[in-house]
Amino acid sequence: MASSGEEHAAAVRVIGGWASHYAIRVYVALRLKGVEYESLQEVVGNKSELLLRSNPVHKKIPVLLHRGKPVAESMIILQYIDEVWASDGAPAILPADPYARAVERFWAQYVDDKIAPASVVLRGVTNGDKDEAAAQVSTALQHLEAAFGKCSQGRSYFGGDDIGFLDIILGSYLGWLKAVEKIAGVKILDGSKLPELTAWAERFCAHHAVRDVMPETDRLVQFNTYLIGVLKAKASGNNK
Ligand SMILES: N[C@@H](CCC(=O)N[C@@H](CS)C(=O)NCC(=O)O)C(=O)O
Repeated sequence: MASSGEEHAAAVRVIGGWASHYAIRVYVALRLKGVEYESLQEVVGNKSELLLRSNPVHKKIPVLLHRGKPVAESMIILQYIDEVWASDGAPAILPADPYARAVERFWAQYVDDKIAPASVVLRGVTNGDKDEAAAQVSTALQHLEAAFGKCSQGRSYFGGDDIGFLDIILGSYLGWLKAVEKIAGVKILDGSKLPELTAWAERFCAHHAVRDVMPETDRLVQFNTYLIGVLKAKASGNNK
């Protein structure tokens, strides 16, 4: 819980980081809803007191601070944003139909279970078999290519005519997927194998809520080298 001395802070703040795909989800959701926010950028390897106080359990970004009250975990934050900014013509993030909501949540969890761990192996951030990781990402994206057809029903996004929950969850990885292609020398978004997803990825990155917060590939590649260096230096155990 944010405390005294912060009463003049913006009503909506995000403790995040420009390179964090989890934080990008929150930026995109707020921009989609037209909510102004203050962006607080964490420094890798040096967690702020505000982060440690706001997310004492996981100590991870992103954290949304809404009038000082913290909400952690990107998927929970997206659902919170959708519920709080539900009116005034703001686009809905989750579909109204309970079955469609369940389907998007299923695929969103699948994305985080399969793509996130494999991509950190491909980036060299965690140890693991790179061929296996590349195969895991490829299988996951093939399933998502098929899911796109079912969810979008011929429209532009998983969410229909505008981006929704699953678009944000998967789309937040696109910067890193492009960076992984360079870092690991593998082709991930292959237009000949994943025509629907490749076209969707271009639309998603060009969307007004996305284009200013989707990091450039080369910047992410540089950041990855820096991150690996910080993690190695911290491996001796003084990380908070
Ligand atoms: N499940 C969390 C994952 C958040 C997460 O892993 N954040 C990373 C940055 S991308 C972090 O804060 N890492 C710092 C650490 O692990 O100490 C979410 O969806 O928000």
